Amino acid sequence: MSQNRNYNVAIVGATGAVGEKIREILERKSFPIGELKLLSSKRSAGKKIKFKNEEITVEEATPESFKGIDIALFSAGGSISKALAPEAVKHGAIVIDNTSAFRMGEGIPLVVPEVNCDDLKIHDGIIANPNCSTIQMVAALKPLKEAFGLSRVIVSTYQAVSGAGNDAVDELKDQTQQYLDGKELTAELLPVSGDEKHYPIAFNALPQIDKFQENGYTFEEMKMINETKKILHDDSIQVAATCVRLPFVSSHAESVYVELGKDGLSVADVQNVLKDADGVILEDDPTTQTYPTPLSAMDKDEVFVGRVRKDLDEEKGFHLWIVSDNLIKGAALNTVQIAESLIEQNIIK
Ligand code: L14
Repeated sequence: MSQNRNYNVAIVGATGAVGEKIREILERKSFPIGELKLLSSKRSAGKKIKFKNEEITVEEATPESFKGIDIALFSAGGSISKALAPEAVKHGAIVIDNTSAFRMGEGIPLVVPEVNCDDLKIHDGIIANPNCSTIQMVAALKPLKEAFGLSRVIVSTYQAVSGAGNDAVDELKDQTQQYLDGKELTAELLPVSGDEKHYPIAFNALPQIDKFQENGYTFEEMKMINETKKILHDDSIQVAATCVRLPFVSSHAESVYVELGKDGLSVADVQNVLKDADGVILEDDPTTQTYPTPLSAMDKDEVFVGRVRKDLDEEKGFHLWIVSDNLIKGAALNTVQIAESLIEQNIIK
């Protein structure tokens, strides 16, 4: 990072699943922090959390919390972001928001630094961090688009429970124990906490992540579709998504079908591009059963790609298996990388 000064940082949602990872990553990367403010709802305020050698008391997030803050990292749900992100901006902070509140907003940069860090240059104080499933997919698709062109994407996801928060992980664990004990499974949260019906996630697969939209797609599916076009600056790419929740804790996996812009490409051509791609690791060798899985990608920074195959019927078609930790590159790490890129590009006053 180029600038040689420290920044006052606030984390909103500091005690949540993503907030916890943000703290870990700021510490691990020795991010240039002056003061660190840990903010939360009233419920978690008062908790003491260790950061480096300091003990920090979590405070309730209010509009006044952002006085003197340079960078505010939001990860406490869309309604909190909508209420408090503009307040943080008023106090002169730059906001990096992890919710879907602002992502598709006109003039709001939606950024995966390896893919479109130039989009950070023009902003009104709020930068959006994309959806976890979108981030890992575009990290692998951008280099392919650049090398060969990209006209179509059809993705099915296999998503971890931690995306829905720590309470959802507890629900998975409780239900798993209930199942092993031969008891009835109690479902109170998933697929979506506010929805009418709840289904067990343990030993199950749920084809619903986030709320249904009028067109029959879920919001998670529409996020993948719309955000992919926005990040890749190409509304002409055809994108379809089916998002499914599976009973593991961390890392999303995705089966992705792409149609590239060139005839005659081989599996090796596609693999070679992925091998050199920023933030991407190719783990692909059928002869040694080498491919990434949610467990192998857990707690890692990169996006892992395997199972590269050429479609047997469509000349331009390829199939990929893309796996990454949804709380790390899918959320906390990408947020911190955006902050680093803002500093590097001298965008923070
Ligand atoms: O849009 O339930 O940032 O797994 C990420 C994960 C919303 C829901 C987002 C989940 C979300 C989600």
